[in-house]
Amino acid sequence: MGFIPYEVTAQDKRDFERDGYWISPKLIDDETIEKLRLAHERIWASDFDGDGYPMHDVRIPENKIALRKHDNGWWINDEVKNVVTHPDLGRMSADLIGESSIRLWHDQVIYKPSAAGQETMAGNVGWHQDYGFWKCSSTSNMVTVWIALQDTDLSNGGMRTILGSHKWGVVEGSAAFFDQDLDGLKQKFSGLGEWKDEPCILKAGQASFHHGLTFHGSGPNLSEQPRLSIVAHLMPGDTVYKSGRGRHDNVRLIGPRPYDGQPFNNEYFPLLYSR
Ligand SMILES: O=C(O)CCC(=O)C(=O)O
Repeated sequence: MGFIPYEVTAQDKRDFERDGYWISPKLIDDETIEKLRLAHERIWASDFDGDGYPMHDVRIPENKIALRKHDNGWWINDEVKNVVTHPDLGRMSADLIGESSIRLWHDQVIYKPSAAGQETMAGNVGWHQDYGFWKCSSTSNMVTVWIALQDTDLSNGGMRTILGSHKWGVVEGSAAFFDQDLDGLKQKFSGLGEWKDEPCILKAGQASFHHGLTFHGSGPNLSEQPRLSIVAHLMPGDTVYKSGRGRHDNVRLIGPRPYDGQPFNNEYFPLLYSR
């Protein structure tokens, strides 16, 4: 697996703690980027590794310019599995969020088509906090690693983060990934603190790491090419289920009768790293 090793520095950690996000140097080499781009192609053609099925295949087949994604691409593709379970991602995440071990919560394989010259919101991702979807987890100290498979900036619908918004706490109604009205959501959330909207500008193979409470979203892909990414959502290794706080399909993966306090620690939640 073509990971380029990097040690998180004390300054990186301070930046992450201040902003709720941090951009890494290039972590994935060019050969692996090509493999991951091919993995995207195979996944979208329903050409899966193994004999199983995807977890969630989120597409609007009749709308070719709409954002598409798979959750848990690692179940159905070996290249995706290699990257989202890589110990280096775990170690860097452990350093950034100050935990001693890291497991995979789930991944996403995200494809944002070119808007093909149309004025459209179909590729937008609404301003949201990831933890807004994950309240069944015992901690919001989680991290998302968004890996660019091409140079990415605002011209191709790159992500934007709201600096420091991870300090706003868990915000009511923040599970707004699928609400594509960025302006409306900004109006709704911007009273909570200073709205400092920063584009995540990444070269292919770089990753942005954001905290589970950091507001982020993205706009249209105005380029001619699709925007491809692999995303790993990671949690501390000792995260447990908190019942009664919100539904998430991951709870099904710990069994038919989950109990409050049950660890998310079986084979669906691989351990990436432990000190
Ligand atoms: O790909 C995007 O534009 C948004 C992805 C996202 O919300 C995430 O990785 O948490």
